[in-house]
Amino acid sequence: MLYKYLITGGAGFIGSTLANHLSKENSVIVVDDLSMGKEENLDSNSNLKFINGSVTDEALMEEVLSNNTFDYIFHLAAIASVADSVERPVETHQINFESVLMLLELIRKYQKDLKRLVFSSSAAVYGDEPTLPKKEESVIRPLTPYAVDKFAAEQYVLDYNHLYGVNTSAVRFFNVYGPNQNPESPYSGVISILVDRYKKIQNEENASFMLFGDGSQSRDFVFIEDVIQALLLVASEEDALGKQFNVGTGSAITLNELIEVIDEALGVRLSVKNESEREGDIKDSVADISRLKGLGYKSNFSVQEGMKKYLESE
Ligand code: UD2
Repeated sequence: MLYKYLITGGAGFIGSTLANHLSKENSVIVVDDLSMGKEENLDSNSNLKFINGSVTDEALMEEVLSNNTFDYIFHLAAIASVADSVERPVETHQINFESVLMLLELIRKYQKDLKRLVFSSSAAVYGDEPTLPKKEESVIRPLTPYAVDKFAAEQYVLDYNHLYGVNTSAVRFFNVYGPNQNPESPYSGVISILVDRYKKIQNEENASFMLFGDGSQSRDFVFIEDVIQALLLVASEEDALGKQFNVGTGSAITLNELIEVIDEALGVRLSVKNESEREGDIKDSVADISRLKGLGYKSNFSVQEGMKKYLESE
């Protein structure tokens, strides 16, 4: 066994991919309340222990942190839907913000030898600030409870490094996609929804895709394997201490172009229904990834390459 890891939200899309990868050689504990994640995302592997519980459960978190000595902690648990945060700001605040502060205090108390806490923040912190690409030092304009909580939590996480010497870093995810992303919520990642519709069409079921807006909005879609590379680098590099990093590819594609890419890859024509633009939708988003590249990161998957690998795995 090399190291001991705690991954909160470890049964979700990003967390389970990370947990499965790390548990090949390390010991991993996953805490997840299965609100979005699924236990079957996790490999059955004796190095991997799953705890069904919420990061807001202080007694549970105290038990986990006082009874184990972790080398690394990835805090990925969150309500990932921006729309949910607008509808239920108090509840999402408990999960997206308060759990982070509680975790930081428990780490300060029980995890003196922690090599790194990596917190998952979001491109949402930039809001609709039009200057592109978004740099870590760009203007921050969090527009929703989700974005405010992510930004505040990220700042606390980095302040715990400056104030108390806790080894922390944060990542700002752009639009992550890949196998095991749950397409069931209307606010699931658009690529998971698209792949679900294409699969239905291939099975000769009736399916169409609701396109919000005219499809000219663009996103920096980053494949899960690049995201895992980024998380491991941010956790291990000394230079990442006390800093936040954009995680993207550095290029964006419009939704119309994305649909063309998949149509072509599968030789299928998606039936698209145009709907009005989603409230609060951002027009364009693309990451400046120079800071992450400074740690040795290289984006290995353009959206064409990532989609090819994703579709082949389905
Ligand atoms: C992403 C994050 C979100 C937050 C936000 C910050 C995901 C899943 N969500 O939201 O958590 O960090 O960035 O800016 O990564 N769309 C359709 N039809 C659908 C679903 C989506 O047209 O059925 C459109 C949607 O209106 C948007 C684009 O596709 O213009 C991408 O939507 P998304 O939900 O995948 O991601 P985004 O960028 O809104």
